Amino acid sequence: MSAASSHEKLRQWVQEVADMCRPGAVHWCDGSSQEYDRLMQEMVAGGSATPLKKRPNSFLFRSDPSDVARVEDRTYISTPDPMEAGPTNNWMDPEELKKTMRGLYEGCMKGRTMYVIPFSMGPIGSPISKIGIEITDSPYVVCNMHIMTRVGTKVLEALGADGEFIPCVHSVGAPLEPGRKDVPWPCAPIEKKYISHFPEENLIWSFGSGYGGNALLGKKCLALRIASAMARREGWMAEHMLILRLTNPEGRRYHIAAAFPSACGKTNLAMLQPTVAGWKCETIGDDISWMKIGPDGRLYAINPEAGFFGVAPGTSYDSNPMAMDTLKGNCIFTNCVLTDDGDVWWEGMDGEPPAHGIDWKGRDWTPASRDVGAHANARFTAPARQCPVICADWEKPEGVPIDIFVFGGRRAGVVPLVNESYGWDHGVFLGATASSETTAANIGDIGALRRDPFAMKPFCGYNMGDYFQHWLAMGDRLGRNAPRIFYVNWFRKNAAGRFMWPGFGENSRVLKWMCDRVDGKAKARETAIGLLPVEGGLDLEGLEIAPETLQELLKVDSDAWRAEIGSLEEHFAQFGDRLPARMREQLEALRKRLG
Ligand code: O2Y
Ligand code: MN
Repeated sequence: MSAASSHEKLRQWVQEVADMCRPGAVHWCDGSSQEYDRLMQEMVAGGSATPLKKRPNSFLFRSDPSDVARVEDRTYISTPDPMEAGPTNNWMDPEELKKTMRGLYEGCMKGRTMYVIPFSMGPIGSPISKIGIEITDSPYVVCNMHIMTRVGTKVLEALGADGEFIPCVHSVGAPLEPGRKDVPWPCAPIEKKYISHFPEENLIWSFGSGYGGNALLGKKCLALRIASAMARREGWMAEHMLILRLTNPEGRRYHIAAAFPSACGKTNLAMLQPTVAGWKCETIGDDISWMKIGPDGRLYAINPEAGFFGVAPGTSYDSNPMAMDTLKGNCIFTNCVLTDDGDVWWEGMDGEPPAHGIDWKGRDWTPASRDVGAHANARFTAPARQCPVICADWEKPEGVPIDIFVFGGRRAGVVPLVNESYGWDHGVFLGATASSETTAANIGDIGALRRDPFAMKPFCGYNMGDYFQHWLAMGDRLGRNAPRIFYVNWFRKNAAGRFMWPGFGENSRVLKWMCDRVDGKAKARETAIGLLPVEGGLDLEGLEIAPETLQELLKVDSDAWRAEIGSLEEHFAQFGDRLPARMREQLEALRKRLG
């Protein structure tokens, strides 16, 4: 008898989904390694997974070329009132969307097994964690969820007979007719893909894609879109933030939560190797942070995930040695090159490219090939516990107390290396106006300026104007316990188009300045945009950087900032009367300071 049989509501819901999707079999996942191994063996036998001789217990998958990334255009926040979704989300009426999707779900799992995955976002039993149940017809999703979340019988036990769970339905949308051989990566055409969120019911329905954030529903769908709406209702925070611990030579610890849009080196920063003597960095999470105010009035954070779903291209011993060491075994790779000796490779990996391999589309590939070998959004799925610098407290149920928030984006000009906000409201303004220039790795025109408030544009499950208000309200509650807020830009370029700041481990110098600011040990100069390091304020010992480069990195060009005001006004205008007056006041204050 399944443990689920004691949870009447769960049992009923699973039956309803099975009646609609009509799978050939139903399997309740127990989360065991035997379950993982069996599913992988079946996928190897079926031709969708390739075992890697060079990495123990690791497998390569190739997706359908049409199914390679999150599909923002097909992602919906569905609320009865479109104003609740706001201007940054695609909206559809819940009744209409459900009718359309029910039509698609009808019989969609024919010939397949329907897996029921009980999963916990956050350590089981933590007061900040939440339980979800994902129903899926993809064994690839089951195996990824084994790595990315805590899965199985222990979650059902924690749920008990009447615990609260977030229902998540996923189908690749490709029923298998009797006698037909399956394709390696079943999925539906783009016009049938729907990644739908019903925040007022805490419900997720996903159809048609088997890839990443579209299909591993604990991650972006639950831990950000649904959780952000729950957090607003319940008075906590669900943020698109890495979490790290810095320890100074005296042993004082600082916990930093940092928000960056995709393609800004978030995983690299989470696994930073400090170049400042005596400082240590440990990883708690690389993508998402859930935070609640603790009994002492401080803000405590957990990483709701158990693994890393990182971008492979560009990851190397140069850029992120800790990630490379995390990937030595027990990993899933998607859309990377398969080398002739049974390993994976991607553009930007250390050393020479292989003389020959099989590219992400399954074709012969050599360095002379016209196309890249690995897709730009090729991914690794790796257990967080394998990271050599994972913090001993990364699964602490009560979380870690956050001292510092960092926001950032990728800007070739205007935005200096670092500045600190004048206070909480100004910090919220910095987060609300965060901007990035798009790169080849993300959607949109290359080099276009995109405002991505708090790096949450694709992930906020409700009206972004109300989200700004939630941040202000959290600051009011935290009062003097509120973390300090900083803004960084690692990506400033010189006239020749070269990056001026070396980045990677050297970013520790900027983080050290923040920690020293928290302790009242670092001076800052007041500028129109915020507080910047004074001359000699950054610890640059051992770093060769020309004084004029540093000056440029820390320059506040008032003319360039005045020219940004129009874009800021336009950005704020989209929120209409949902924009908190305190944000408008911050814009006015900036305008005044610029003179
Ligand atoms: O393309 C996908 O489905 C994954 S997107 C992703 C994965 C891990 C961490 N962050 C992101 C993101 O887009 O922010
Ligand atoms: Mn992310």
